[in-house]
Amino acid sequence: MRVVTVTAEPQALSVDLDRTALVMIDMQRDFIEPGGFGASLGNDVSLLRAAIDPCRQLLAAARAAGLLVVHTREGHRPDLSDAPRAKLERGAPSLRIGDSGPMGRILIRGEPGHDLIPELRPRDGEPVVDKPGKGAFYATDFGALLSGRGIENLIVCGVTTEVCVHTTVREANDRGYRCLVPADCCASYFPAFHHSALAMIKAQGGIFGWVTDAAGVINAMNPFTP
Ligand code: TIU
Repeated sequence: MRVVTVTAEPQALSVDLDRTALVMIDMQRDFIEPGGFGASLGNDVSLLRAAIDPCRQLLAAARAAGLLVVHTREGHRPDLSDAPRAKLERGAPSLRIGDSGPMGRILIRGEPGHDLIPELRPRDGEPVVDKPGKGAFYATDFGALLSGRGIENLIVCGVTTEVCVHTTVREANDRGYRCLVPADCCASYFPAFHHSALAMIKAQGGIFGWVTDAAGVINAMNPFTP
């Protein structure tokens, strides 16, 4: 047992680091760099870059403390067989899922845009979960991977706060995980949604989880990061 107490809202949370995983949600070129899925939807993708450095620092500390680190990627098979028509036909993007763009086919596994950004590249041995939906549990082995390692607590980072981070936190909360969300390690194309999403997590006594920041987690892990 390596129990630490993380400063958080609505109250501090004590977690056993041996039962805690760091989850990096969809820090992919398709969302963060120009020419990908996020840009095709008309978003200013530069807004997401604010999360990169806090994520990098938290990732380094989590690795030093020996936490399980899991990365996720949203995307689909090249034949689109795992992409619902309702998702493919939605809206009026400049490029649809599966269309060819400057980083390859939009949101397709194996294409350059689907890759994680170089700043947050996984290390050998860190699981990467490919997910067809917004939540990390839907149609993946994420839950099995966590329960197999005895994980009870998740530190959830990534993009975007109100879409894939929120969906994953809601899924995890219903499955009994305690979720800590470091605010500066998440970002949205809509700053107001970022703030509202975090407010929703910590309202009502922490209805979905706890909100902290990178420094809060890094400081708590300090005794275990030589
Ligand atoms: N990863 C994730 O959040 N997927 C999205 O589609 N997010 C948007 O905000 N569009």
